[in-house]
Amino acid sequence: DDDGDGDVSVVTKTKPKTAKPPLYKVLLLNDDYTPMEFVVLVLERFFGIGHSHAVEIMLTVHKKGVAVVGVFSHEIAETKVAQVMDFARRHQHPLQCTMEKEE
Ligand code: NFA
Repeated sequence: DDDGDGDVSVVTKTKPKTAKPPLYKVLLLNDDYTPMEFVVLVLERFFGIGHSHAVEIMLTVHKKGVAVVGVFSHEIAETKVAQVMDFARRHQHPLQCTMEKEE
């Protein structure tokens, strides 16, 4: 501090860094029965993905077996998974949606 003796100090403190909450990948899994159009609708409705990109992601799941459709906080990821699983169940499609912690 400046106590008049000529030297002026500046007080600095390092902020104790709060750990950032983990993020979770939401995954869509392929199956043999869910219609392609239904998967595209899911991506549009629950993930806000535009039609052309939704078609691309759906085809990636269809060909590779799985794809990440978004990365969210734990609470948001859980909500997305529950919404997709409920929507698929109500339409009697076997579509599976899961989440996993991001490394
Ligand atoms: N494999 C499904 C079909 O041929 C389409 C599908 C894509 C299902 C992506 C699930 C996920 N009808």
